[in-house]
Order: sequence, then C-alpha cells, then structure tokens
Amino acid sequence: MEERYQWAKAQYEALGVRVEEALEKLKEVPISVHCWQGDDVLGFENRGEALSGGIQTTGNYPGRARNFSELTADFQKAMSLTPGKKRINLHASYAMFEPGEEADRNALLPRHFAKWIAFAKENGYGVDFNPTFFSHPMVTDNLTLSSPKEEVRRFWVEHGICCRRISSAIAEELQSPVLCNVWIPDGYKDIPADRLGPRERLKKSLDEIFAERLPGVIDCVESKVFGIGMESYTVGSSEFYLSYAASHPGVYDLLDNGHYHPTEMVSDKIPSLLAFFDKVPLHVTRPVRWDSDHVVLFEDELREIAKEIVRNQALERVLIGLDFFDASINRVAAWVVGVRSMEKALLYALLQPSEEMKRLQDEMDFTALMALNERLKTMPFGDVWDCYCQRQGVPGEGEWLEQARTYEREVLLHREG
Ligand code: RNT
Ligand code: ZN
Repeated sequence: MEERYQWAKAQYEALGVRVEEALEKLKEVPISVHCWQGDDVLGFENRGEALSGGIQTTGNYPGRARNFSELTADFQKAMSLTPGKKRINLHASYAMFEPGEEADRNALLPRHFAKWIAFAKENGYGVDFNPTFFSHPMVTDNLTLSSPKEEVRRFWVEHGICCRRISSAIAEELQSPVLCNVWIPDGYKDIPADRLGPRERLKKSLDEIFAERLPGVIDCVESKVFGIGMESYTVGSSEFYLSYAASHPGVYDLLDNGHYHPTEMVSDKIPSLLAFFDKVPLHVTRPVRWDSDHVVLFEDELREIAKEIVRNQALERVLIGLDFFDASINRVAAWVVGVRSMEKALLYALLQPSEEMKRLQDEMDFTALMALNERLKTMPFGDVWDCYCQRQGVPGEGEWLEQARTYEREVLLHREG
C-alpha cells in the first residue's frame, strides 16, 4: 500500500499537485450527512402518515431503523465505514418526546431534540436542521406556506419559526452554526389560474419566519422544479428563491442537484452563486430521470461539482450536505456509498493541477487543457484514495461491504416482525 501510494504521489507531483496537502485539506471538510436515509424519511412521529410532498422512497429492503437507538446505531455503523469529517442533518419530524408528552409541529421546542444534541456532542458532529413541511395532516392540497387558507399558512409559519429557534438553541449548545433549510412541497398538478398569488403568500410567510434575528442560524431556502403530483407548477421555483435570497441578506439559496431540468448543471450554478453569496449550501443527490434521490455515486457531475468547490477555494463557503433515500438496498450501505463518493469526488478535485488548468484556459490553449483533462482520468487516483482511507482508519474499497453485511446479519435482519 505504502509503495503504491508513494508511486502515485510521484505521478501527481510531476504535474505540480501537492498530494499530502490535498489529504490534509480533505480530512477537514465537513460533509453533512442526512439522518433520513436510515428510515426512508419516515421520522419518529408515528402518526401513521405516509411520506408525502411529492417525494418518494421505493423498495422494502429489510432492516429499516424504527427509532432513535436503531437510527443512531445504523448511522454510526455507516460513519465508521467512511472517511472524513461529518455533520448530522436532521429533520423536525425526528423530534423525540417524553412518555405521555406530545407536541405538534408548530409547538416543537429545543428540548425535543436533546437526545440528538447529546448524540452530536458525543461524536463531535455539527448539526444541520430542516423544518418538515410534509407528511402531516396540515399539508392540505399539497400546500403549506403558500396556502390560501390562513390557518394552514399560519400553522406552517409557526413551524418555521419553531425550527429556527431550535436551530439557534442547537448552535448555542454546540457552539457551532446550524444550517436551517426551508423546503416546501407546494405546487399544483395541473395548469394554475394564478401563479403569482401563491408566490406572494410564500414571500409573506418567509418574511414572517425570518423576521427574528437568531444567532448561530444560517438560513436557506431550497427550490425545485416539480414534484410527483405537482407536475405543472412549483411555488418555490428557482427564480423565486434565488431572488428571495438575493434580496434578503443572511438568507442563502440552497442548490439540490435533483431539482433542475436534466441538462441544467449545479456544477455551473455553484460559481455563479459564489460571485454573489459568501455561502452556497448544497444538497447532493443523484437524479435518475427525475428527482429520484438515488444514492450518490462517483460520477462525472459529482466530480464537476467537487471541482467547482475546490478550484474556487470554496471548501469553507460551500456547505456540502447529502440528500438521497433508497429503500431498495441495505440502507447502511447506501449511506456508505454516498458519503464515500462525495469524499472521493473531493479528493479527485484536490488532485487536479487547478492553477495550471486555469492558466491554459486564459492562454486559450484548449488543446493542452483537453489533453491534461484526459490524462488526469487515468492517473493512479485509487492508490491515493486507499491511502486516505487507511490513514483515516476506515476500510478500503474491497473491505467495507463485508462489514456492512455482518452488521446486516447480526443487527438489521433481526428487526422484522
Ligand atoms: C425534496 C427536497 C428536500 C427533501 C428532504 C427530505 O425534493 O430535496 O430536501 O429531500 O428535506
Ligand atoms: Zn434536497
């Protein structure tokens, strides 16, 4: 292994890439890992509500986590098989109550997340947070913050306010900022008669939610193009939220790479936003024909996203979060593949001679740039990756699956019935 690494390192260094520096940088980049891959986005409320909001998990692979101890055990198993620094991304629907206690979404308090905060502290994870505007009876006709029914709109504004306060309390407790991301499903199946009215109501709702200055909270809004059952119109469109964020200092525009038309690339949007915003939050996912939230793989667009983050020195400005949910395979393995893919893409990007490539572009030498780009594709990347995994004390590519399988046999498969 050491020999292979030294040889690979020499190849990269010949191109002017500083490999040790790349490894040092990579281990400090936090990846916010979504808790919802472990339980198919169901949460802990047990109201018997199915997943709604135009998003879907498909598959019934055995072993879904059903409660806090199962979900956190699975999360920890997955994290032990992945290198790098982690945060945990929570949804309000993962609130926890004392026996006999209950609080609806518009009455949630920081103490309902005390166990999560303790878990994050114990493991040195930062926390990110999401209000849950779906899978709830107050989502009426697929509408929340843009509803024409004032009591519905109000309920969800209150939910947004609770969640920002919870985020601030978590930030205070952990002495570390919390990203609080507003995504709503609101939209219409068929051609609307009024496209502006709902957006004006959403704007008013957001103003109400963001009115309070709350320390430690990084606010953001997540747009989307369509949802299942809401194919014709999405209230929170890209233009809507981008304009909202641009005109509201302190509110950022989150880019989910499953939320655009298929030939629109988030890798190209990142540098556009970096020109205007000091932070760009991401939801990294893998859309297959639609916003299907497949497990993130080490693919072209993921590499391109990572390159835009790295070569623009934006590792601290782009807040990387994962967002996928596959119920058709081992859920722990799904997490492992997704996190490892993100880490691989960042390493791949860190191993590019970016300055040299920019120079070639500025000198209009697109021939040399093309040749160099192609050369990079067959460089001994895997040897550097294996070394990184080893130094991080996590299994290599050929080893982690067996450990996930053992966990499946010993733990996950005993959950049925
Ligand atoms: C839905 C959005 C949203 C959700 C999570 C569960 O299309 O991507 O981010 O996936 O909040
Ligand atoms: Zn998302």
